[in-house]
Amino acid sequence: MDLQNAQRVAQAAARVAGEQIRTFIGRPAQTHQKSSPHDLVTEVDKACQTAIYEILQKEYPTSVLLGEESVPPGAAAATLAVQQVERDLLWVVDPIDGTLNFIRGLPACTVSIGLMVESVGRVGVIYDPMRDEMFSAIRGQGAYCNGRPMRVSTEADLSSSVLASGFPTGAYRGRNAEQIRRFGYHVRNVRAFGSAALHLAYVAAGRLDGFWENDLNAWDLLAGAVMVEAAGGRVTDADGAPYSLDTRHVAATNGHIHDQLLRDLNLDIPLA
Ligand code: 2AM
Ligand code: CA
Ligand code: CA
Ligand code: CA
Repeated sequence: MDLQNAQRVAQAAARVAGEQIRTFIGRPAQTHQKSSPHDLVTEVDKACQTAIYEILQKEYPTSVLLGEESVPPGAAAATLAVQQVERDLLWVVDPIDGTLNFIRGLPACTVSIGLMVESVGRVGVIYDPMRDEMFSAIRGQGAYCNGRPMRVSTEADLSSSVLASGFPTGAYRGRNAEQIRRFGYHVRNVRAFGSAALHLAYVAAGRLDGFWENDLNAWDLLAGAVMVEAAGGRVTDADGAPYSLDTRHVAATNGHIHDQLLRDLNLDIPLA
C-alpha cells in the first residue's frame, strides 16, 4: 500500500470539496433538519461527499467508503463503522465538518478524510478551505501543515492549557456544556470553534493543548486521531481506552496533560 499516494489522493479530494465550501459558504442553496433543530445538513454537504467519493473510488475502486451523509443520523453510525472495519481499505469521510458554521458564513469548516488499512488508521487529511490550510499525516511518518512539520505543544500543566470542545447536538449537550463550565474555571481558556476536525488539527499543530467532546462519530475523528498521534500526541476515549473507530467521547491532547484532562472529565456529571 502506497500511503503517500493515498494521502495525495485524499488531499486532492479535500481540495475539490474545499472549493465548493469557499463558493457557497454563508449562502447554501437548501438547508434541511436532521436529528434535531440543532442538527442541519445542506445540499452542499451532499455534493461535497459525492465529489470526494468519485475521486477516492476512481483511484481505489475496491475500497469501502463511509461518509456522514450516507449514514442515517444517530447511534447506528458507530456500529456501521465497526462493521466496515475488517475491510482492507476503508475511507471515512466528513465532507463538511462544521455545517452550522458553513451555513452561517463562519469560517471554521473543514473537510476530513481518514483511511484505515486492515483496521489500522493510517492516513489523516483535514483541509480548512477558508484559510487554505492543508493538515495531513501518515501514521509513523509525522504530520504536516501546508508541507511544514507539525508537533503537539509542550504544555504540561492543565491549568495553563488552552483547550477546545463543543456543544454536541444530541443527548450529551448538557454534559458537554457542564464540562466546559467546569474547565472554564481552572484552565487558561476554552475555545469552541464548531468543527471537531479543526480542533484535532489544531492539537496536532500545537495551537491547542487538548480537545474533548462527547457523542462524536468516526467521520469527525479518524483523520484527526491519526494526525494528533503522528504529531506526538495522545488520543483516547473519555475512559482512557485507546482511540478506535467506535470512540464517541474523545479526548485528544499533547500527551502531557492527558491524564489530568481525563481525571477532570470523569468527575461525576449528570447527563443533560
Ligand atoms: P458536523 O458539522 O459535521 O455535523 C461541533 O460540536 C461538532 O459536532 C461538529 O464537528 C459537528 O459535525 C458535530 N455534530 C453535529 N451534529 C452532530 C450530531 N447529531 N451528533 C454528533 N455530533 C454532531
Ligand atoms: Ca452533520
Ligand atoms: Ca462532523
Ligand atoms: Ca459533516
